This record gives sequence, C-alpha cells and structure tokens, in this order.
Amino acid sequence: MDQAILRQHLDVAIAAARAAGSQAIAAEMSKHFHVTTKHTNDFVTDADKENEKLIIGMIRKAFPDESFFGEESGESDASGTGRWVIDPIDGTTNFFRGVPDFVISIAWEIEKYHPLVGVVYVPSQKELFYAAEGMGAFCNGVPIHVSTVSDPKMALMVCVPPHRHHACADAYFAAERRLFDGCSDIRSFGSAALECAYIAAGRLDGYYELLLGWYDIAAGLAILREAGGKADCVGGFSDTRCDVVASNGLIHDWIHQQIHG
Ligand code: 2AM
Ligand code: CA
Repeated sequence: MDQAILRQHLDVAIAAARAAGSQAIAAEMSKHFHVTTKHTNDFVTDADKENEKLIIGMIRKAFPDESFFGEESGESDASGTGRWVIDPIDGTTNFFRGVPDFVISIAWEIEKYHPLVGVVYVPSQKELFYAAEGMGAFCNGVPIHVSTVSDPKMALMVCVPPHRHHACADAYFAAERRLFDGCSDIRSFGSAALECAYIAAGRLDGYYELLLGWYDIAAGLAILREAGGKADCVGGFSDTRCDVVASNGLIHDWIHQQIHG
C-alpha cells in the first residue's frame, strides 16, 4: 500500500480521535449524558453516539466514498473502497463511572480484519497510540515495541471474564486459572483497545478475552502488529464475535496451550 495514502488516512483518523477525545472529556466533566442498557452488562451513553457522529462526519468529509462500521451505528453502505471501524468510546462503563481508562478507537481496512491504520487515543492521559502498515507503531510520536518477556512466569497478563455471557464462565475461568498459575499477575482495564495498545507499548505481555466486537480491537491490533506483537481469534475474526488472544508474540503459543487445557 502506498505510504502517502496510508499517511492521509492516519492523519484524518488522528484528527477525528483527538476531536472525539475532547468531546468525551467535556461530556464527562459536565456530566451531561444519559446511560442506557443495550444488552446485559452492555451500556451506551449519548456521549458514545455523539462521538460516533463527530468521527464519521470528519472522516466522511475527507473520504466521501468509503464505508463505516461503528459500534453504535452499525455498518453503513458497504460498497466503499475502504472500511472505517470505529469504537467511539471503548470503556464506556469506565467513562460513565468516572474511571479514566476509556479511549477513542479508529481503524481503517480494505481487506476485512486486516487493518492498515489504527489509532487509539486515551484522552484522560493525552496518550495517542497509532500505527500504519509498514510504518511502525508510536505513542505520542515515540516508537513503541512489545516487551521481550519470553518466560510466562514473568508475564503480566490481561484476562477479562465474559461479563455479558455468564454461560461461558466455567470454561473461561478454567482457562484463566491455568493462565494465572503460570504467569506473574493479571490485570483488567475495561477497554479492549487500551489493553491492546498497552501490549504494543510493552506495558503488558498477553491478553485473553471472549466475545469482543471487531470495533473493540481493530485499531489496537493494527498498532500491536506494527509494534511486533501477534493476535488471533479462537474461531477466527468476525464483526461481532472475536475470542481474542494477543501477545508480544513470545508467549503466544503458551497462552493458546493454557486456553485449550
Ligand atoms: P465498550 O466499552 O465499547 O462497550 C470490556 O471487557 C470490553 O468489552 C470493552 O472493550 C467493551 O467495549 C467491550 N464490550 C462491552 N459490551 C460489548 C458488546 N456487546 N460487544 C462487544 N464488546 C463489548
Ligand atoms: Ca467497545
């Protein structure tokens, strides 16, 4: 892919993520938003919807012939030349509870599930993670790389229980128990995009979570791949169900072995 084209898409994604980040922080400070329940333990606020409108509006101005897949508005006309995959606030529960770990996540892909550009913006920290294929991964302009932790016993893992699907809990917790027994410690931040970006930056080493949407992870995985990491989904990627395994690459096989018992 032509680097100039990637750069144009990256620049627009960064501008949209920054604008949406400011809008989310303003909404959080003014507390002018309402929380509604989409499904069990799955929430949305009007700030999520306003952010998605802002992001799609800015991108559409720059690329009128491209398609969108947003968490809140779903799939737009899918005949465009590229597809923008948007999570306008990832970590919505954190957002409305006043926990600062929420992000704006924007990816761009031509072939489905092969994101060429990814931007994850953490407005509370003013941390901008981004990558474009073949151009490396960055946080606030500084190159980032996955960790060199190869011994699982030293690994800092992210494992997230299936909080929307308790029917999967027994199998999940059996796998988490095996991961827990073999690693250093486990974290959970409440934003899949943030967790992927943190693995890309070497702050964490591995990740296991069931039943994510592609919009939760597309941008984070684009950044992770450019930072030298690895990601796949048990059962393959899909728009609505991704059982994701992500890592620094070095402990990837070990994570899979623990999941499959
Ligand atoms: P959200 O904050 O945008 O809803 C937390 O474990 C992760 O699960 C977050 O990235 C959260 O994204 C995501 N999540 C929550 N509800 C979801 C749903 N119905 N489908 C897919 N991902 C969801
Ligand atoms: Ca999300």
